[in-house]
Amino acid sequence: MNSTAPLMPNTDALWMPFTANRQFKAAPRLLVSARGMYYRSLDGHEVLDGTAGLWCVNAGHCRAEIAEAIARQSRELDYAPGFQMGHPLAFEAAARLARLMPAGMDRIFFTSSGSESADTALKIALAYHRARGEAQRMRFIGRERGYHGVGFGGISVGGIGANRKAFAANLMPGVDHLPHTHDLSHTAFSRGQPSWGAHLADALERLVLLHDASTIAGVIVEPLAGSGGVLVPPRGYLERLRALCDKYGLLLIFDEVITAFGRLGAATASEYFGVTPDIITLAKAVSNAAVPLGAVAVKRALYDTVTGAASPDAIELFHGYTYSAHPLAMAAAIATLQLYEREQLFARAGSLAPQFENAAHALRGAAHVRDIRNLGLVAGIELEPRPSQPGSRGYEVFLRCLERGVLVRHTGDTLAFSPPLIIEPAQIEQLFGTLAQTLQSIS
Ligand code: PXG
Repeated sequence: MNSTAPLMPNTDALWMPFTANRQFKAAPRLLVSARGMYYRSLDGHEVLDGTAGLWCVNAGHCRAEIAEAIARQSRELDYAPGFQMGHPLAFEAAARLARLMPAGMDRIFFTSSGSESADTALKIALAYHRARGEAQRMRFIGRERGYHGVGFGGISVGGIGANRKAFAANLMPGVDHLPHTHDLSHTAFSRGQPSWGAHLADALERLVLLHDASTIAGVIVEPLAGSGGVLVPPRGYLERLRALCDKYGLLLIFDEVITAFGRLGAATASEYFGVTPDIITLAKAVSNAAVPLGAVAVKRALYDTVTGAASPDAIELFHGYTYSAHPLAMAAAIATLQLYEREQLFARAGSLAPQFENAAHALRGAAHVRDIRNLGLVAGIELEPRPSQPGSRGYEVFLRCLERGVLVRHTGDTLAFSPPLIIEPAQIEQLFGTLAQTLQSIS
């Protein structure tokens, strides 16, 4: 790490994303370097990364193999157009990624972010139905508390009110939402998947009766919801969604932007739960977040249908980004996937999960804690909100944990833990131990 102390920059010009800009700029929190499980802050403190950045640095920070692959590629081929041209790493990265996906889901479209992946998935679903002669299937079903990024497609199927309200007049038409699965009267302090709640998937059947299956293109959900507050799917819930989608000819889209690449101890949540969707959205840990990259994995039959419906020399899907399959992102992805395999990081996450679960649930009974939920290397700890100040307790815990050298994430009053998969057992204890001390110290 850099030992010469950098100076605090002038913060005025930057409009920060999903940030209370004025509050932040009054007391900025800056990170200047990172290695493995740790960040270093501008004021020289080590910070244990309890969140893998934003659920994305699954192999830990500044891994030499990835950094070198990116540097090498930047000298070899910095950029190549992806429309009507290609470069070898794009095909290699797609083939490697396809091998990690559930059987049959071996066609890959590259994007640069989770938001682009969500919008791409929705477009592919529409293109598929059109290619089959069912262009009237235009509706999508999302879910309350769902997060699918910030594009207009993503916020339309998403279910977080604050992300939608300012844009409400311009959301995609023809979207309806399933109920979320969060109900502490039935699920509080569940370890792993709650045993209550599978029946909530049956709401899909009611929406089908309301709108008619012939108007619905697909259903999009996060198999495990992150941003909406760490919501673990009830046992049997995803299976029921799959069965209903099959019954009514709807495409099932799993948004795996945070769940893929080992978070639950398997390559994908689809594999972990044993439920195969038709489309999977990916981003974040696909490149260990070292270069922005997203992807959409599609069942081969969908690709064949869309491509087969166009004449052989025609562009089949009018969609793509300047940076689809960017060479640096491809180099980063290949190095990242190799690293996951070499270090068997998905299996490592799976074997750490029981300790992680125990450490999280040891906070049951701690001050302010009203629920603890977990799966794989994910835990959500929901606090009692302060009367008429929702989110303020969560924010204070985040600040106080940071002062104690641990980065946690808070969405409202729910704290989220999603560390890099290289975390050591003692660091798991440090994460939750720091939270326990912090909870004792605040009102
Ligand atoms: N889908 C899901 C399920 C996500 O979690 C996105 C799409 C959008 O990805 P991009 O790359 O466009 O940001 C996400 C992003 C948090 C947090 O703390 C989660 C995300 C982003 C920022 C914070 O829960 N997920």
